[in-house]
Amino acid sequence: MAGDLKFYTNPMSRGRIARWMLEEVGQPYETQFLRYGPEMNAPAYTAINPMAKVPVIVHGNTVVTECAAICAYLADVFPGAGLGPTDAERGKYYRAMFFAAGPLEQAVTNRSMGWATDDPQKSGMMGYGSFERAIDGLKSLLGDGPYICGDRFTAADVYVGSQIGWGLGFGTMPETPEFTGYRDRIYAREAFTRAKALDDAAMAEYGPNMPSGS
Ligand SMILES: N[C@@H](CCC(=O)N[C@@H](CS)C(=O)NCC(=O)O)C(=O)O
Repeated sequence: MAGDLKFYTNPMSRGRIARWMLEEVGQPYETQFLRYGPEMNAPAYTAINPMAKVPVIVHGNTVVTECAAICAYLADVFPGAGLGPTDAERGKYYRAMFFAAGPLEQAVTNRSMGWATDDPQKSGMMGYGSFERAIDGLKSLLGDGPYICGDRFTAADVYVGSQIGWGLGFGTMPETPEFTGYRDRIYAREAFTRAKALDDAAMAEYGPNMPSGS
């Protein structure tokens, strides 16, 4: 039942990652779009996500925030979709998910905000070291492909692939053949096309008015 799975999002947000994962899983879900600003900060919504951010999924009584967690959660609770890792894939899968959600996202965000350091002591304290090291780390995680875990597409490809797709789209990651080839391969999936069409259709009404003062 769609009532068991509710999705809070804005069409111009990381919610597109969660939407793609929902479409991959193929279970019915209900979407509630939220505009940036007052709608996202309304008490009814901050009671669900005190961070006042999207995306969120609510599955029964379980609230899941954080795109990487949403992808991993949906893969776990809907094993029939075959998007979680086998035992042999688990190490690579978690490594890629956590690397992309933490060090990689920080590296890309800090750089696009114009923040960097040449001080080796400071870069040694940062989880990503330097932007260049994070990008090299990402390339090595992709390995020979075609997917993060090897021959099989998993939820890690939804999350890591989205980071790469957004990075290439915004020009915050280098256009290397490894990245563009991988992005093109995973963006060709039917679930991605369906998810994109749904969010593109909602753009005129709900996006992209970004938050003011947050
Ligand atoms: N770490 C969160 C980030 C969520 C996030 O920053 N969402 C943005 C849109 S992409 C948001 O809701 N911004 C509204 C605000 O901060 O006011 C995740 O991965 O889901």
